[in-house]
Amino acid sequence: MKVRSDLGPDAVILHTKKFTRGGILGMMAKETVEILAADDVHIAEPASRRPAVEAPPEPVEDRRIRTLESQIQSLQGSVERLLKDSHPQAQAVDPRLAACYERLLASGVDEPVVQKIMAQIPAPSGLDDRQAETLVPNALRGFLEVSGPVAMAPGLPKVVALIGPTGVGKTTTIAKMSANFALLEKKKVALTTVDTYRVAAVEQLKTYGDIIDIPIRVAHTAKELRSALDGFADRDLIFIDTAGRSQKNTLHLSELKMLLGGIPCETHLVLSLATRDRELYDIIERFSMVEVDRLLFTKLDETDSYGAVLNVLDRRRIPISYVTTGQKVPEDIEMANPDLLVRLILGGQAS
Ligand SMILES: Nc1nc2c(ncn2[C@@H]2O[C@H](COP(=O)(O)OP(=O)(O)OP(=O)(O)O)[C@@H](O)[C@H]2O)c(=O)[nH]1
Ligand SMILES: [Mg+2]
Repeated sequence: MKVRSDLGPDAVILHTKKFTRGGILGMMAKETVEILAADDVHIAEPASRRPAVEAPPEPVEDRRIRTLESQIQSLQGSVERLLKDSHPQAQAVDPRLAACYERLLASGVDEPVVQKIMAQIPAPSGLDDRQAETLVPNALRGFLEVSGPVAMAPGLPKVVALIGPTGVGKTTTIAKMSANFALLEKKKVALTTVDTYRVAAVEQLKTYGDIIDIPIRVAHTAKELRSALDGFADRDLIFIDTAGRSQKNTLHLSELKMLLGGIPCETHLVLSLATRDRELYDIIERFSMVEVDRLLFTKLDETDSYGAVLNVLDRRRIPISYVTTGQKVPEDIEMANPDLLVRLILGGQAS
Protein backbone atom coordinates (compact mmCIF):
# COMPACT_ATOMS: atom_id res chain seq x y z
CA MET A 1 0.00 0.00 0.00
CA LYS A 2 2.86 2.30 0.84
CA VAL A 3 4.58 1.55 -2.49
CA ARG A 4 1.33 2.24 -4.36
CA SER A 5 0.71 5.46 -2.48
CA ASP A 6 4.31 6.62 -3.17
CA LEU A 7 4.73 5.47 -6.80
CA GLY A 8 1.21 5.15 -8.14
CA PRO A 9 -1.07 2.18 -9.06
CA ASP A 10 1.33 0.75 -11.70
CA ALA A 11 4.16 0.32 -9.24
CA VAL A 12 5.83 -3.09 -9.06
CA ILE A 13 7.70 -4.61 -6.12
CA LEU A 14 11.05 -5.84 -7.43
CA HIS A 15 12.59 -7.15 -4.26
CA THR A 16 11.86 -7.45 -0.52
CA LYS A 17 14.22 -8.26 2.30
CA LYS A 18 13.46 -8.75 6.02
CA PHE A 19 16.10 -8.14 8.66
CA THR A 20 16.40 -7.16 12.30
CA ARG A 21 18.08 -4.07 13.58
CA GLY A 22 19.36 -3.01 17.06
CA GLY A 23 18.81 -4.97 20.31
CA ILE A 24 21.30 -6.83 22.48
CA LEU A 25 22.17 -10.47 21.79
CA GLY A 26 19.16 -10.70 19.50
CA MET A 27 16.75 -9.38 22.12
CA MET A 28 14.68 -6.25 21.75
CA ALA A 29 15.62 -6.18 18.04
CA LYS A 30 13.33 -4.40 15.60
CA GLU A 31 12.14 -6.20 12.47
CA THR A 32 12.63 -4.13 9.37
CA VAL A 33 11.48 -4.70 5.79
CA GLU A 34 13.38 -3.31 2.85
CA ILE A 35 11.39 -3.00 -0.37
CA LEU A 36 12.77 -2.19 -3.79
CA ALA A 37 9.99 -0.95 -6.06
CA ALA A 38 9.63 0.96 -9.29
CA ASP A 39 6.99 2.31 -11.62
CA ASP A 40 7.12 2.03 -15.43
CA VAL A 41 9.21 -1.14 -15.31
CA HIS A 42 10.44 -2.98 -18.39
CA ILE A 43 11.41 -6.47 -17.31
CA ALA A 44 14.13 -7.85 -19.54
CA GLU A 45 14.76 -11.60 -19.93
CA PRO A 46 17.47 -12.63 -17.50
CA ALA A 47 20.75 -13.01 -19.29
CA SER A 48 21.21 -16.58 -18.01
CA ARG A 49 18.05 -17.79 -19.81
CA ARG A 50 19.19 -16.50 -23.19
CA PRO A 51 21.32 -18.95 -25.16
CA ALA A 52 24.92 -17.89 -25.15
CA VAL A 53 25.19 -18.61 -28.86
CA GLU A 54 22.24 -18.29 -31.24
CA ALA A 55 21.10 -21.85 -32.24
CA PRO A 56 21.26 -22.51 -35.98
CA PRO A 57 17.78 -22.34 -37.63
CA GLU A 58 15.89 -25.66 -37.62
CA PRO A 59 16.08 -27.39 -41.06
CA VAL A 60 12.85 -27.06 -43.07
CA GLU A 61 12.43 -30.87 -43.27
CA ASP A 62 12.63 -31.27 -39.47
CA ARG A 63 10.14 -28.50 -38.97
CA ARG A 64 7.75 -30.13 -41.44
CA ILE A 65 8.09 -33.51 -39.70
CA ARG A 66 7.40 -31.91 -36.31
CA THR A 67 4.31 -30.17 -37.73
CA LEU A 68 3.10 -33.46 -39.25
CA GLU A 69 3.72 -35.30 -35.98
CA SER A 70 1.66 -32.85 -34.02
CA GLN A 71 -1.09 -32.95 -36.67
CA ILE A 72 -1.17 -36.76 -36.50
CA GLN A 73 -1.34 -36.62 -32.72
CA SER A 74 -4.25 -34.25 -32.81
CA LEU A 75 -6.01 -36.41 -35.47
CA GLN A 76 -5.50 -39.49 -33.29
CA GLY A 77 -7.10 -37.66 -30.42
CA SER A 78 -10.06 -36.66 -32.60
CA VAL A 79 -10.53 -40.21 -33.89
CA GLU A 80 -10.47 -41.61 -30.36
CA ARG A 81 -12.98 -39.00 -29.22
CA LEU A 82 -15.24 -39.73 -32.22
CA LEU A 83 -14.97 -43.46 -31.61
CA LYS A 84 -15.97 -43.02 -28.00
CA ASP A 85 -18.90 -40.82 -28.96
CA SER A 86 -20.24 -43.09 -31.69
CA HIS A 87 -19.49 -46.42 -29.98
CA PRO A 88 -19.66 -46.00 -26.23
CA GLN A 89 -18.57 -49.64 -25.77
CA ALA A 90 -15.25 -48.83 -27.41
CA GLN A 91 -14.38 -46.79 -24.33
CA ALA A 92 -13.45 -50.00 -22.58
CA VAL A 93 -11.09 -50.95 -25.41
CA ASP A 94 -7.38 -50.31 -25.11
CA PRO A 95 -6.53 -47.40 -27.46
CA ARG A 96 -4.11 -49.67 -29.35
CA LEU A 97 -7.02 -52.00 -30.19
CA ALA A 98 -9.50 -49.24 -30.97
CA ALA A 99 -8.49 -49.10 -34.65
CA CYS A 100 -9.23 -52.84 -35.00
CA TYR A 101 -12.58 -52.35 -33.27
CA GLU A 102 -13.44 -49.75 -35.94
CA ARG A 103 -12.13 -51.93 -38.78
CA LEU A 104 -14.29 -54.86 -37.67
CA LEU A 105 -17.35 -52.62 -37.65
CA ALA A 106 -16.41 -51.21 -41.07
CA SER A 107 -16.09 -54.79 -42.33
CA GLY A 108 -19.72 -55.40 -41.41
CA VAL A 109 -19.23 -57.35 -38.17
CA ASP A 110 -22.22 -56.69 -35.87
CA GLU A 111 -21.23 -54.67 -32.81
CA PRO A 112 -22.30 -57.34 -30.27
CA VAL A 113 -20.09 -59.82 -32.16
CA VAL A 114 -17.17 -57.34 -32.13
CA GLN A 115 -17.61 -56.97 -28.38
CA LYS A 116 -17.70 -60.73 -27.92
CA ILE A 117 -14.42 -61.06 -29.83
CA MET A 118 -12.81 -58.16 -27.95
CA ALA A 119 -13.88 -59.71 -24.65
CA GLN A 120 -11.67 -62.71 -25.50
CA ILE A 121 -8.61 -60.48 -25.52
CA PRO A 122 -6.70 -60.32 -22.25
CA ALA A 123 -5.85 -56.81 -20.99
CA PRO A 124 -2.86 -55.85 -23.12
CA SER A 125 -0.98 -53.93 -20.44
CA GLY A 126 2.70 -54.70 -20.34
CA LEU A 127 2.79 -55.60 -24.03
CA ASP A 128 4.59 -53.53 -26.61
CA ASP A 129 2.64 -52.12 -29.58
CA ARG A 130 3.79 -54.91 -31.87
CA GLN A 131 2.50 -57.63 -29.53
CA ALA A 132 -0.74 -55.70 -29.02
CA GLU A 133 -1.30 -55.69 -32.79
CA THR A 134 -1.40 -59.48 -32.92
CA LEU A 135 -4.10 -59.74 -30.24
CA VAL A 136 -7.10 -59.02 -32.48
CA PRO A 137 -6.03 -61.32 -35.37
CA ASN A 138 -5.42 -64.08 -32.80
CA ALA A 139 -8.85 -63.56 -31.23
CA LEU A 140 -10.44 -63.67 -34.70
CA ARG A 141 -8.61 -66.89 -35.54
CA GLY A 142 -9.96 -68.36 -32.32
CA PHE A 143 -13.49 -67.30 -33.20
CA LEU A 144 -13.42 -68.70 -36.74
CA GLU A 145 -14.17 -72.35 -37.29
CA VAL A 146 -12.94 -74.15 -40.40
CA SER A 147 -13.22 -77.78 -41.39
CA GLY A 148 -10.16 -78.36 -43.54
CA PRO A 149 -10.48 -80.11 -46.91
CA VAL A 150 -13.10 -82.72 -47.75
CA ALA A 151 -11.81 -85.81 -45.97
CA MET A 152 -11.90 -89.10 -47.83
CA ALA A 153 -11.44 -92.58 -46.44
CA PRO A 154 -10.18 -95.46 -48.56
CA GLY A 155 -12.71 -98.10 -49.54
CA LEU A 156 -15.88 -96.04 -49.20
CA PRO A 157 -16.85 -93.17 -51.50
CA LYS A 158 -17.22 -89.85 -49.75
CA VAL A 159 -20.51 -88.19 -50.72
CA VAL A 160 -20.77 -84.40 -50.64
CA ALA A 161 -24.00 -82.51 -51.38
CA LEU A 162 -24.12 -78.78 -52.04
CA ILE A 163 -27.37 -77.11 -51.06
CA GLY A 164 -28.48 -73.49 -50.89
CA PRO A 165 -30.51 -70.70 -52.44
CA THR A 166 -30.72 -70.14 -56.20
CA GLY A 167 -27.77 -68.73 -58.10
CA VAL A 168 -25.26 -68.73 -55.23
CA GLY A 169 -22.74 -70.83 -57.20
CA LYS A 170 -23.45 -74.46 -56.20
CA THR A 171 -22.89 -75.97 -59.65
CA THR A 172 -19.85 -73.81 -60.41
CA THR A 173 -18.34 -74.70 -57.03
CA ILE A 174 -18.88 -78.43 -57.66
CA ALA A 175 -17.09 -77.99 -61.00
CA LYS A 176 -14.16 -76.24 -59.24
CA MET A 177 -13.91 -78.87 -56.50
CA SER A 178 -14.25 -81.79 -58.92
CA ALA A 179 -11.58 -80.42 -61.23
CA ASN A 180 -9.16 -79.87 -58.34
CA PHE A 181 -9.71 -83.28 -56.77
CA ALA A 182 -9.72 -85.17 -60.09
CA LEU A 183 -6.94 -83.37 -61.92
CA LEU A 184 -4.61 -82.17 -59.16
CA GLU A 185 -5.14 -84.79 -56.46
CA LYS A 186 -5.82 -87.63 -58.92
CA LYS A 187 -8.93 -88.74 -57.03
CA LYS A 188 -11.67 -90.76 -58.73
CA VAL A 189 -14.55 -88.27 -58.76
CA ALA A 190 -18.16 -88.64 -59.98
CA LEU A 191 -21.10 -86.26 -60.25
CA THR A 192 -24.79 -86.69 -59.59
CA THR A 193 -27.50 -84.10 -59.86
CA VAL A 194 -31.01 -83.99 -58.52
CA ASP A 195 -31.57 -80.60 -60.14
CA THR A 196 -33.90 -81.81 -62.86
CA TYR A 197 -36.23 -78.82 -62.78
CA ARG A 198 -34.32 -77.06 -65.54
CA VAL A 199 -32.85 -78.79 -68.59
CA ALA A 200 -30.10 -76.18 -68.58
CA ALA A 201 -29.06 -77.18 -65.06
CA VAL A 202 -28.35 -80.79 -66.06
CA GLU A 203 -26.58 -79.61 -69.22
CA GLN A 204 -24.42 -77.22 -67.18
CA LEU A 205 -23.13 -80.03 -64.94
CA LYS A 206 -22.76 -82.46 -67.90
CA THR A 207 -20.58 -79.90 -69.68
CA TYR A 208 -18.28 -79.65 -66.66
CA GLY A 209 -18.25 -83.47 -66.31
CA ASP A 210 -17.20 -83.82 -69.98
CA ILE A 211 -14.44 -81.22 -69.69
CA ILE A 212 -13.00 -82.74 -66.50
CA ASP A 213 -13.66 -86.22 -67.90
CA ILE A 214 -15.63 -87.63 -64.98
CA PRO A 215 -18.93 -89.57 -65.08
CA ILE A 216 -22.30 -88.02 -64.20
CA ARG A 217 -25.70 -89.49 -63.37
CA VAL A 218 -29.04 -87.71 -63.11
CA ALA A 219 -31.54 -88.66 -60.38
CA HIS A 220 -35.19 -87.59 -60.16
CA THR A 221 -36.06 -89.31 -56.89
CA ALA A 222 -34.40 -90.42 -53.66
CA LYS A 223 -34.44 -94.00 -54.98
CA GLU A 224 -32.73 -93.00 -58.22
CA LEU A 225 -30.17 -91.05 -56.23
CA ARG A 226 -29.34 -94.07 -54.09
CA SER A 227 -28.90 -96.28 -57.13
CA ALA A 228 -26.75 -93.60 -58.82
CA LEU A 229 -24.50 -93.58 -55.76
CA ASP A 230 -24.39 -97.38 -55.73
CA GLY A 231 -23.23 -97.23 -59.34
CA PHE A 232 -20.29 -95.09 -58.26
CA ALA A 233 -19.14 -97.41 -55.46
CA ASP A 234 -15.60 -97.53 -56.90
CA ARG A 235 -15.15 -93.76 -56.67
CA ASP A 236 -13.29 -91.76 -53.98
CA LEU A 237 -15.61 -88.79 -54.07
CA ILE A 238 -19.14 -88.18 -55.34
CA PHE A 239 -20.74 -84.75 -55.52
CA ILE A 240 -24.51 -84.20 -55.44
CA ASP A 241 -25.69 -81.00 -57.11
CA THR A 242 -29.10 -79.80 -55.98
CA ALA A 243 -31.59 -77.26 -57.31
CA GLY A 244 -31.43 -73.80 -55.78
CA ARG A 245 -34.16 -73.39 -53.22
CA SER A 246 -35.67 -70.31 -51.73
CA GLN A 247 -35.49 -70.48 -47.95
CA LYS A 248 -39.03 -69.13 -47.96
CA ASN A 249 -40.42 -72.24 -49.70
CA THR A 250 -40.87 -74.77 -46.90
CA LEU A 251 -42.27 -77.38 -49.30
CA HIS A 252 -39.12 -77.30 -51.44
CA LEU A 253 -36.95 -77.52 -48.34
CA SER A 254 -38.87 -80.58 -47.13
CA GLU A 255 -38.37 -82.15 -50.56
CA LEU A 256 -34.63 -81.56 -50.29
CA LYS A 257 -34.62 -83.05 -46.80
CA MET A 258 -36.38 -86.17 -48.07
CA LEU A 259 -34.01 -86.52 -51.05
CA LEU A 260 -30.89 -86.37 -48.90
CA GLY A 261 -32.38 -87.76 -45.69
CA GLY A 262 -31.52 -91.43 -46.16
CA ILE A 263 -28.10 -90.85 -47.65
CA PRO A 264 -24.91 -90.69 -45.62
CA CYS A 265 -23.57 -87.51 -47.11
CA GLU A 266 -21.81 -84.36 -45.95
CA THR A 267 -23.97 -81.31 -46.76
CA HIS A 268 -22.34 -77.97 -47.47
CA LEU A 269 -24.71 -75.00 -47.30
CA VAL A 270 -23.59 -72.57 -49.98
CA LEU A 271 -23.98 -68.91 -49.01
CA SER A 272 -23.13 -65.98 -51.24
CA LEU A 273 -21.43 -63.11 -49.43
CA ALA A 274 -23.16 -60.80 -51.91
CA THR A 275 -26.38 -61.51 -49.94
CA ARG A 276 -27.64 -59.07 -47.31
CA ASP A 277 -26.88 -60.17 -43.74
CA ARG A 278 -30.51 -60.42 -42.66
CA GLU A 279 -31.26 -62.71 -45.56
CA LEU A 280 -28.21 -64.83 -44.76
CA TYR A 281 -29.50 -65.37 -41.22
CA ASP A 282 -32.91 -66.35 -42.58
CA ILE A 283 -31.32 -68.78 -45.06
CA ILE A 284 -29.18 -70.47 -42.46
CA GLU A 285 -32.10 -70.68 -40.05
CA ARG A 286 -34.48 -72.29 -42.54
CA PHE A 287 -32.00 -74.52 -44.32
CA SER A 288 -31.14 -76.02 -40.95
CA MET A 289 -34.17 -78.29 -41.34
CA VAL A 290 -31.83 -80.22 -43.66
CA GLU A 291 -28.78 -81.24 -41.67
CA VAL A 292 -26.01 -78.78 -42.49
CA ASP A 293 -22.45 -80.02 -41.85
CA ARG A 294 -20.42 -77.22 -43.47
CA LEU A 295 -20.76 -73.64 -44.61
CA LEU A 296 -19.28 -72.68 -47.98
CA PHE A 297 -19.06 -68.97 -48.79
CA THR A 298 -19.09 -67.83 -52.42
CA LYS A 299 -18.63 -64.55 -54.29
CA LEU A 300 -16.06 -63.09 -51.91
CA ASP A 301 -14.94 -61.06 -54.91
CA GLU A 302 -18.29 -59.28 -55.02
CA THR A 303 -18.08 -57.67 -51.61
CA ASP A 304 -15.65 -55.96 -49.30
CA SER A 305 -17.70 -56.60 -46.23
CA TYR A 306 -16.52 -59.98 -45.07
CA GLY A 307 -17.77 -59.44 -41.53
CA ALA A 308 -20.91 -61.40 -42.40
CA VAL A 309 -18.82 -64.58 -42.03
CA LEU A 310 -18.37 -63.83 -38.32
CA ASN A 311 -22.01 -62.78 -37.87
CA VAL A 312 -23.19 -66.06 -39.39
CA LEU A 313 -20.75 -68.10 -37.28
CA ASP A 314 -21.95 -66.31 -34.18
CA ARG A 315 -25.49 -67.54 -34.90
CA ARG A 316 -24.55 -71.06 -36.00
CA ARG A 317 -21.23 -72.59 -35.17
CA ILE A 318 -20.86 -74.70 -38.29
CA PRO A 319 -17.32 -75.08 -39.72
CA ILE A 320 -16.52 -73.35 -43.00
CA SER A 321 -15.17 -75.65 -45.71
CA TYR A 322 -14.27 -73.52 -48.73
CA VAL A 323 -14.59 -69.99 -50.06
CA THR A 324 -14.84 -68.98 -53.70
CA THR A 325 -13.46 -65.80 -55.13
CA GLY A 326 -14.64 -65.55 -58.74
CA GLN A 327 -16.24 -67.25 -61.72
CA LYS A 328 -13.16 -68.98 -63.09
CA VAL A 329 -13.20 -72.79 -62.95
CA PRO A 330 -11.20 -74.36 -61.38
CA GLU A 331 -8.94 -71.68 -59.87
CA ASP A 332 -11.31 -69.36 -57.99
CA ILE A 333 -11.72 -71.54 -54.89
CA GLU A 334 -9.72 -71.86 -51.69
CA MET A 335 -9.95 -74.01 -48.62
CA ALA A 336 -11.29 -71.89 -45.77
CA ASN A 337 -8.22 -70.79 -43.90
CA PRO A 338 -8.34 -68.62 -40.78
CA ASP A 339 -5.35 -66.50 -41.87
CA LEU A 340 -6.99 -65.62 -45.18
CA LEU A 341 -10.34 -64.86 -43.53
CA VAL A 342 -8.73 -62.73 -40.82
CA ARG A 343 -6.80 -60.78 -43.47
CA LEU A 344 -9.99 -60.16 -45.44
CA ILE A 345 -12.05 -59.19 -42.40
CA LEU A 346 -9.39 -56.76 -41.18
CA GLY A 347 -9.27 -55.03 -44.52
CA GLY A 348 -7.96 -57.05 -47.43
CA GLN A 349 -9.13 -57.95 -50.91
CA ALA A 350 -10.47 -61.33 -52.03
CA SER A 351 -9.07 -61.27 -55.56
N1 LIG B 1 -18.35 -63.33 -58.89
C1 LIG B 1 -18.56 -64.61 -58.63
N2 LIG B 1 -19.46 -65.28 -59.33
C2 LIG B 1 -19.64 -66.60 -59.04
C3 LIG B 1 -18.90 -67.25 -58.04
N3 LIG B 1 -19.33 -68.55 -58.00
C4 LIG B 1 -20.28 -68.66 -58.95
N4 LIG B 1 -20.49 -67.49 -59.59
C5 LIG B 1 -21.42 -67.17 -60.67
O1 LIG B 1 -22.73 -67.21 -60.17
C6 LIG B 1 -23.62 -67.59 -61.20
C7 LIG B 1 -24.49 -68.74 -60.73
O2 LIG B 1 -23.66 -69.86 -60.55
P1 LIG B 1 -24.23 -71.34 -60.49
O3 LIG B 1 -23.10 -72.24 -60.18
O4 LIG B 1 -25.05 -71.66 -61.69
O5 LIG B 1 -25.17 -71.19 -59.24
P2 LIG B 1 -26.16 -72.29 -58.63
O6 LIG B 1 -26.17 -72.10 -57.17
O7 LIG B 1 -25.82 -73.63 -59.13
O8 LIG B 1 -27.54 -71.80 -59.25
P3 LIG B 1 -28.92 -72.64 -59.32
O9 LIG B 1 -28.56 -74.02 -59.71
O10 LIG B 1 -29.72 -71.91 -60.34
O11 LIG B 1 -29.52 -72.54 -57.98
C8 LIG B 1 -22.75 -67.95 -62.41
O12 LIG B 1 -22.71 -66.85 -63.27
C9 LIG B 1 -21.39 -68.18 -61.78
O13 LIG B 1 -20.34 -67.94 -62.68
C10 LIG B 1 -17.91 -66.50 -57.30
O14 LIG B 1 -17.23 -66.97 -56.41
N5 LIG B 1 -17.80 -65.18 -57.65
MG1 LIG C 1 -26.91 -75.08 -60.13
